Amino acid sequence: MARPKIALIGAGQIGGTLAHLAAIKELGDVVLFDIAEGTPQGKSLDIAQSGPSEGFDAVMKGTNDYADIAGADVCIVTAGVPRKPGMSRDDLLGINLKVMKSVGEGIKAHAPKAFVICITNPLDAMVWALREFSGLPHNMVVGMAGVLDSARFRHFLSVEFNVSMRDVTAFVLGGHGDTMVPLTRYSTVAGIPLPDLVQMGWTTQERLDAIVQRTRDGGAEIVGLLKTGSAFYAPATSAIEMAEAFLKDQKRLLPCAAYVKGAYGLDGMYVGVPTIIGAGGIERVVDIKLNAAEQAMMDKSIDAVKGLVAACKGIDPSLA
Ligand code: A3D
Repeated sequence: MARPKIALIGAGQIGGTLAHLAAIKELGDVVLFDIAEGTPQGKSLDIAQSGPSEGFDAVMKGTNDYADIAGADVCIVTAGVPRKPGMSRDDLLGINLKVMKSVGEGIKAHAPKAFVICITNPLDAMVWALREFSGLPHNMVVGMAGVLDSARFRHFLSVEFNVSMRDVTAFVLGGHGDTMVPLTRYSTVAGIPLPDLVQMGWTTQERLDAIVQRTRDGGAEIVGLLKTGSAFYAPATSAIEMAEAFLKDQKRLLPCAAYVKGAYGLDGMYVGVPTIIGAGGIERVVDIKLNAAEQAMMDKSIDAVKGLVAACKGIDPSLA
């Protein structure tokens, strides 16, 4: 059987890391696309030359021509610009919306059967716009944010409790922005929910609240440290987890920015919810019960995403 084909649209910090991870994990042959001449070619050659030492079999190709992504099984989109210190994700909307238009048209023309994972910010609005421009089925276009936000939460919790990150599960829902919704009730250490761990004296409510806030600010903390761009190792790893769930039909339950119609009382919009990812793309949106406080946080987050989508429609009338 031929190897799967993975197209990475955007060969910047995240794109390059995605290419390296996909090769090391032997998920398939990789095409790295970018408008910058030389960047995808140089990164592909560099990664290919890590193959003999790492011992992977994957063909790496760098290109500036959309025709090379033809027939891709997975497309991961990072094309656009990242944040600089002092910028919010929403400040990127105008410039990255134009990028989503060209990327969506490229995918529509050359890889209409692909499972498409969008990473470009502001995430929830960009994945919506990318779906509109590409015209692909909603279940095949998804945004990566919840896996990363949950991973950040899990990391901070594992340090707080001094337990393995593997035993910490966490849920972060809602939009990928300041209004994201870390759900402490559904986050556990090996099945013990966080509120119980507070009662058991493993931490205090104040410390837990601070960890929740640090999770919400997780991206900005790294932007502030790097000064020249945003996080890329963990974002790439998170998207690879989603791509692998699709390619291997793993039926993973992962929080993603998925198209929600019906669940959570929504009438068709992209927002972070728990999903099942398998060979059918987003196979199910998991409609978990939220209490009043959680629902209020979710509603605020949904409103923020709706505001961004409305702004996209204002900029590009073809989306209205
Ligand atoms: P960067 O290293 O700047 O790479 C972006 C690449 O996109 C560059 O190589 C550009 O040349 C390329 N590009 C620009 N316009 C186009 C175009 N029209 N077609 C193809 N390629 C183009 O950024 P990065 O890799 O650090 O980040 C990429 C995106 O991911 C940014 O929008 C970030 O804000 C976003 N991001 C999202 C998360 C989430 O959790 C959702 C986390 C981190 C970064």
